[in-house]
Amino acid sequence: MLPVRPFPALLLRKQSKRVLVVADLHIGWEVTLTERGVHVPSQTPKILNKITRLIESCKPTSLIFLGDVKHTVTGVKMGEWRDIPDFFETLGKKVPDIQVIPGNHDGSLEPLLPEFVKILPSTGVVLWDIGLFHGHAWPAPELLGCRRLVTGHVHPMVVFRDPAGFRISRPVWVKTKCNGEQLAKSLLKHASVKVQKNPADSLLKLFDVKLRCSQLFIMPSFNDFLGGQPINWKSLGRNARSRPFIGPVLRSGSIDIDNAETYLLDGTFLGKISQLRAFS
Ligand SMILES: [Mn+2]
Repeated sequence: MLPVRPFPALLLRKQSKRVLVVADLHIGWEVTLTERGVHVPSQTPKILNKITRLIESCKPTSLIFLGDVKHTVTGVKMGEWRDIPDFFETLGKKVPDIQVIPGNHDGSLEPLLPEFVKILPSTGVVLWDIGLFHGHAWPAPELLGCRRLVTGHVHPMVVFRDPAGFRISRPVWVKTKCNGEQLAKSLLKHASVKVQKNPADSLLKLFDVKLRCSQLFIMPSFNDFLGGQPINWKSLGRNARSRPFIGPVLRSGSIDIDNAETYLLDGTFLGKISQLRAFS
C-alpha cells in the first residue's frame, strides 16, 4: 500500500494486480458556485488530466473511487450530467476495470455511469488485507477483519495561521491507530446487536469476522479546488464526538485523533495533530 507522491492517491499491489484508489472528486462542485453568481469554468478537464497522468505513471489494472465522485448530494446538476459520463468513458479506455464505492454525495450517480463501471456497496469492500470505505456511514462488519482501514469523506487539511492573520492550508494524509475492540463495540451497537463481554467474540460468532483492524488512513480529496476539514482545529479533538461531518467511525472514540500523524502530499511528515493544534 503506497501513497503515490505527490498525488492524493493510493496504489495497492499484489502480484500482477495494481489497484489505484482516489477519493472525493466532487465533480460539479463549481456548478454550485455558478448558481450563486460566481462563474468558474468546469474543473473536470483538470481532474481528468491529473488522473490521466497518474494512470500513465502507475499503470493500474483497476481504479477504485472511494466515494463522492459527484458533488450534489441528491439529484443531478446540468454540469454533472454532461461531465460525469464523458469522464468515465475516457477513463474506461485507459483502465480495464473501474469501480465506485458510493459516498454521501453520490445519490443519482448510477444513471450517469457507463455500464462497464461497477458499483460496490456503500458499506465498503475488503481488498486483500485492506478495508476501503467512504466514511460517511458505518463500514460492513467484514472490514474490521482487515488490519488497515482506508477512508475518505473528511478531506483532511492542516491549517496554519500566523499573527498577521495569514492562513495557509494544505491537504494531508492522516495515519492513525484504531482501537479495534472499541470500534467493533460501536459497530455492533449500531447494528443493534447485544455485545457480549468481548466484542471480538461477538464479531466472530455473528459475522464470522476475526477482529484485526488497528490502523486507519484518511485520504485527501483528489480535487485541488475543494476545501477540506482543518483537522488541527483546536476544538476538533475535544468535540470530535459532536461533529457530524466526520462520520461515525471517527466519532466512535476508537480513533486516536490526538496522536494521528499527518503527511503532506509530497510525503513530508508534519507532526501529530495534537502538536499542530497550536498553529491553527
Ligand atoms: Mn463524503
